[in-house]
Amino acid sequence: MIGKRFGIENRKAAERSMRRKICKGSALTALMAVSIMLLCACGKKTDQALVGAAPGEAAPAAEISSESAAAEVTEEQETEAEEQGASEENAAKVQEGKLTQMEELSAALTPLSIPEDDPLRTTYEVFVYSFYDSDGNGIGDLNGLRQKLDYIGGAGSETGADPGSGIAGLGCSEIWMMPVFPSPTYHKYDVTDYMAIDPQYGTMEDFDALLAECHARGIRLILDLAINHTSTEHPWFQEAAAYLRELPDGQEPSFEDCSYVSYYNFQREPAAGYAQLKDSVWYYECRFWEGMPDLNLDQEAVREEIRKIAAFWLEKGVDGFRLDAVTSYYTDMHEQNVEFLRWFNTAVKEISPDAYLVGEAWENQNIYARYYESGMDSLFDFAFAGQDGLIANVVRGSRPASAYAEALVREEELFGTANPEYINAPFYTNHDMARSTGYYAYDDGSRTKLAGALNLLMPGNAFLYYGEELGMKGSGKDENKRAPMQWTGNAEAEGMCRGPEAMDSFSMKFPPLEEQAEDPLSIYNYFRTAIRIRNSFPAISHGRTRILGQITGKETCGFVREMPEDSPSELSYEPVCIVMNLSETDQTADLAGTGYESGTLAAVLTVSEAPVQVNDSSVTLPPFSIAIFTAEE
Ligand SMILES: [Ca+2]
Ligand SMILES: [Ca+2]
Repeated sequence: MIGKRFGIENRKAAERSMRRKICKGSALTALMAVSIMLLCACGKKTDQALVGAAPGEAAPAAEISSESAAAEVTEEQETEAEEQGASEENAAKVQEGKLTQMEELSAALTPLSIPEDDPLRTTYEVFVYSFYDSDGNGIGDLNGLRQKLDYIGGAGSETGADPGSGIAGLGCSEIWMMPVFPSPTYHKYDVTDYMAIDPQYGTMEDFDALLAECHARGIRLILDLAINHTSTEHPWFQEAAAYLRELPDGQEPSFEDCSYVSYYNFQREPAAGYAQLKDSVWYYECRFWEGMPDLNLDQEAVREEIRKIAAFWLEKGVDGFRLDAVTSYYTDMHEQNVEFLRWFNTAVKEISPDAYLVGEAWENQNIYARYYESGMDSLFDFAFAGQDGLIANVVRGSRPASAYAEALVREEELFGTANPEYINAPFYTNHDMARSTGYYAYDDGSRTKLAGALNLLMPGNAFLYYGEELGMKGSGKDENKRAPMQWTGNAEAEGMCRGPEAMDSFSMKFPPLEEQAEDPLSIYNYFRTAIRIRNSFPAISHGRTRILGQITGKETCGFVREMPEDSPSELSYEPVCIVMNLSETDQTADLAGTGYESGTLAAVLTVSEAPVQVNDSSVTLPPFSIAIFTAEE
């Protein structure tokens, strides 16, 4: 209901704004304001006019963007102020206190509490090592992460403020912690004990406290499980290696003497993907690196170990697992991988029916879609992610806007055929990919924002890699992609991590959190708003996409996200209509015939102060902006 008023209120504000300028006696400004009004009224482009705004002068389109600005200063007050010769001062005050259209609409939203057993969330991926350091040794830890839960969370609450910093929380409701088990490497993807916490990160008590505090905030916690391989320092491998080194030449190993030999794939012949076991005639399979011996997942005893590991964490209350490198379980043997995942999914759900599983199958979409046949909840949606993914391509303009919605419809069909219960796991970047801010040369943050929204408006359980909400930088070697979270610009400040040792020294492109939190137009506040929208309209995550062909093309893309017809009645979430301008210029879309021509503009995601304008059935979107409509009540 607020939204629909914008078109009218904006025009009123424009009139007031025009009057104010005329009073100031600037003929040029008045002429500009008139021309803008005419352009706005016709629903045409306003960008030329914007460019024409004098430096230091509030851009006219920005000035008309705020309903509250209009409400705060009534015409009477304005006249009075002008009579007192204080109009400049007053205008400055309005400027200071006013909200952008994005802020104002966002403030009126009501984020819903997500039911405890609902896995469709917004998940924050944390590299603990680089996140927040609680004890001053420069390495992030579990207690540090625990101190920042109000930053990550805030879902369901009005403000979600982080009381420590006064910074409003992001609104995520699930955390994927990258590996936290003991490991010789900084990234900890080669594990030496699956039922313990790496001392660099803290203790099991710290873990229990973290989990309890996550749950107290309605945040689910999922653990990263790398079970394709262990570390060579894992006791299983160490025992197997010691046994084989002692084994007399030509004698076959006895699994009865050393069952751990059967946990890995040892052979006497060298082969691709194998390394020689030091001081022996044996070779072992290690697809990633010689420090990561592949487990023999055909071995029943290994599966039983994995089941016990899962049970250990699930019984503690962990909400699920992110499964590392599932296409490497049986290297590129997809049928076998699906069989293993089917076994693991069943084992996990027997222990904890609400547990959530998401797999990393870094493959093309037709292949990872098949992995849904395993019955597991989610697979990361690589087709949309990374520098060459669909999101980056439409934001860059090398694919038309329509490609975004069309790809959504296509994959919903594809995944749904493999498993009607599938939950998509969209993400834009992760710890293995270059940070997204480097994808667009000369970007002022607009493209970084828009791309983030394209990810966060996808159905399913959407993932956000830490620091992306700040537009952090980092590419090249892996360590650079895992840089310290930029809480402040002072690397020595409390809680700041030093990052991986091999990380290059580089400076960030956008300011740290403490500065961005203050700026309503920051990347951070944009991401917060996108998540708030996601939390306020569960149809975004739970629904399916229906393209509005008449407003979908090269520059714009429009679709309805609505609950599927066969969805259970308790999930009768209100559908939303999403209209996107993925181009660098203003675009107008006519909603006539969509069912939303009399709808309510419920939320916007804009990259500047320029507002979305509604005029009868048409909507004019500034560059790179998104409008979300609900149907008329
Ligand atoms: Ca520490
Ligand atoms: Ca393997």
